[in-house]
Amino acid sequence: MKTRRSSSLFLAALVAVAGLAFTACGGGTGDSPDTTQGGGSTTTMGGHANGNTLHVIGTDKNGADNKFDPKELDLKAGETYTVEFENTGSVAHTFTIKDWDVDTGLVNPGDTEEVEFTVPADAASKSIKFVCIPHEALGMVGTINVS
Ligand SMILES: [Cu+2]
Repeated sequence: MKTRRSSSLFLAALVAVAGLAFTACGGGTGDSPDTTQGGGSTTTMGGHANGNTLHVIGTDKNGADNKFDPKELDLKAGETYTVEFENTGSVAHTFTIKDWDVDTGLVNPGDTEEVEFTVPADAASKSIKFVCIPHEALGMVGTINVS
């Protein structure tokens, strides 16, 4: 039947999306999602408790035109951030802040890696560079504006 077929397709799509969301959040660096505990936590899905999660994409066109999106981040000194770095390109990229020893390592096409870091208090009003290590010389760089 027509309606039945389309609703099961819709369900399959939902399951696929839920699975993707789990994968994207599940590969992190040891934050444990407490989904069953209700006590004193405002945590929602995936264990990202604060609003300081940034999504940055690394991409390229068939290995050329390597870039970050966005290429500017506005951060606050003393705050802790999680960057979800998603590689939508066709070659491996990194999200690396050399000044602060932040590095995802090589992230393969289609993968997402998270890094958490705290902006140093003495970085206020500075501009800090983030790069993709393999493609820094090709201009795959971005700027963090610290306030
Ligand atoms: Cu790159």
